[in-house]
Amino acid sequence: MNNLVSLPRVALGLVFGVACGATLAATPEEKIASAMSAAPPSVSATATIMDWPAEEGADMTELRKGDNGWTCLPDMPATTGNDPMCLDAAWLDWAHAWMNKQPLTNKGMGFGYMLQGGTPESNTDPYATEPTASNEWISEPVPHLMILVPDNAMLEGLPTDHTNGGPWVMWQGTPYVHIMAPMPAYQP
Ligand SMILES: [Cu+2]
Repeated sequence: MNNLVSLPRVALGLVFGVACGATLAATPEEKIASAMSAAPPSVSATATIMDWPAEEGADMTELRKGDNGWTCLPDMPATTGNDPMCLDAAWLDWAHAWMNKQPLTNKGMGFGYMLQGGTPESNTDPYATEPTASNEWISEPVPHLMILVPDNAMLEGLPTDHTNGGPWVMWQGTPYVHIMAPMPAYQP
């Protein structure tokens, strides 16, 4: 849970960094429903639900206490895509490191669900905010499972082409490398 306190500081860049039009504030019930839509009920039903910070400098707030080791977050209001997520403990560590641009050593396998797809992003640059000629922009993310492995050397030689129709390795050569496993037909 300590990680959750430090997540917001960088998440703010995503939540508040985009000067988009005002969206209608979702109710807590709507946010919980959004967060739960990121994963199968077997994961989300008893997951902890956290909300993004309500204002800059604020911390995440707990919308619902859980007890199964999973943490789900609702769609980020400022991003264009529908990007709720359910993360296990390893993925929470990952998120903390990524947001703070810190080194990361995975302690073991990690699983994260984004069954609503996500928001457009680069397949090569963890911090890209727009497409370039070379950053393999993923303009329409499909529902997917994200996997961390204990030793990133295990991922060397695996496909990195996000258009190959199956799982691929994203952000190869960075501390945040992971497997993306598309689940396009799955509806939680
Ligand atoms: Cu994802």
